[in-house]
Amino acid sequence: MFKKVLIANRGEIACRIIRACRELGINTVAIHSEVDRESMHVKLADQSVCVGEASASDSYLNIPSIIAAAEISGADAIHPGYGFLSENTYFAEVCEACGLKFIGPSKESIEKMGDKIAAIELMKKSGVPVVPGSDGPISADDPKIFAMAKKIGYPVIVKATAGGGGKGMRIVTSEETLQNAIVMAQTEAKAAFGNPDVYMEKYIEEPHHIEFQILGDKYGKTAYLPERDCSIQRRHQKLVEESPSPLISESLRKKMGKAARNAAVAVKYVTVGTVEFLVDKKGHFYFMEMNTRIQVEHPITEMVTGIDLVKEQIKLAAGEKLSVISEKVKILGHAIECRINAEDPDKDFIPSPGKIGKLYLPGGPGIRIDTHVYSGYTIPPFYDSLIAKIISFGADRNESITRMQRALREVEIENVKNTSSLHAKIMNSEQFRKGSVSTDFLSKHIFGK
Ligand code: MV4
Repeated sequence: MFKKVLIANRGEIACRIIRACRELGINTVAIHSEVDRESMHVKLADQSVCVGEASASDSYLNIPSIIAAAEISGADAIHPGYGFLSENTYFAEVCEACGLKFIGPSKESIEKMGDKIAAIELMKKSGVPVVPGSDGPISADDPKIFAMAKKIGYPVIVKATAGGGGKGMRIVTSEETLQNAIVMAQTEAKAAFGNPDVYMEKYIEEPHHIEFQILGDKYGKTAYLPERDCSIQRRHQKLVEESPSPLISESLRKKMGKAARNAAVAVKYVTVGTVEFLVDKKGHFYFMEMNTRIQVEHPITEMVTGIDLVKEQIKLAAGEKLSVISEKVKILGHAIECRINAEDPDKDFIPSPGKIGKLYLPGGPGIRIDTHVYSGYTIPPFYDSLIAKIISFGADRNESITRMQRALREVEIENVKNTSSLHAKIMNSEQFRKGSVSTDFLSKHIFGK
């Protein structure tokens, strides 16, 4: 097992990782920017190193500084958390070259999943269902695109091969706008990722975003865990996640879980990761992408399975054998996560950084809070706006919702506008309470568009 882990991240996830290390008896090194000296992760870690100025590119993305911090502190592994350098193949490579274990999958696994066309190709070969599409890059001046789109059937969607997060995406409803959409998507993709390649797929209407946690050890053993439903999103940012999904039957769970496990096997996946699917109204499912990191929403899976995913991730990276057997995992109840962001929901979600006055966060039966904020803490404007995750757990979906509603009433964050009122609206909405809301839910039922 590792003796000392450097956490190349900040915020709630850095705190979460430090806690896992503490329970495993591993020493921890926090890194921080100049404005993060008073941050919770710095206080929780055994030691800390300042790696640069406020801007993320000077600090949490500064590879030479981070490697130097690991070397001077004598760390033997680096945990990247999510975001920042977590899916950066170059960083994973540099870590290994410097004799530091990167707590994540191999750089080959990250690389294969970063190129969407290559990933889809590999999934198809491995028996994972994919959306019917162009099977490769397309170009606006190729006359064959019209026959291709017609065969796939409108509406189609044009996506960036380097994509993710909705950038470089265009929905096309008829052939009049196809060429233009391809050019627009290419321009956007080039600006966002430096790679203009796009491909075409059948557009799945009102889909659910369903994802499966996968685990793998370096001896080739893999497992999947029950799904998370992450359909409630705004501009490709998840707001609410729940597990299990009200949409997924036991038999569909098994089918999708096995497909997710096949995806893991195909890239020889080690540690923890996530396979995302689109699911349509008829229960057909399609591979969307694979995330090669621990995710924000991992706690709901921890609550419903009783498995500590961050401890598992560290143990698997250290070379331990996988002890989880998918078929033996029981769904212990129902969990929901609401992401509390320092944003003003009444002003188009503009970020609302600043100093927190009084702070009361909920507790009591079935409530878990993952946060890094405290009374008197100043939220810097330089990083993402997630300030707390409220996770409710109950015997069933109803109890989980009721506990979340009760918890949301207890939230008091003085001086900082936040999204807790929006979550209360979602929890109270009839559509959400009925279960199984698609990715169109927020715009249709909450913002009434
Ligand atoms: C799709 C889709 C419908 N059909 N692909 C959005 C982000 C990117 N990772 C993929 N996305 C989508 N791909 C096909 N073939 C709809 C979306 C999509 C979406 C997916 C999950 C959750 C929220 C979403 C919101 C808008 C569009």
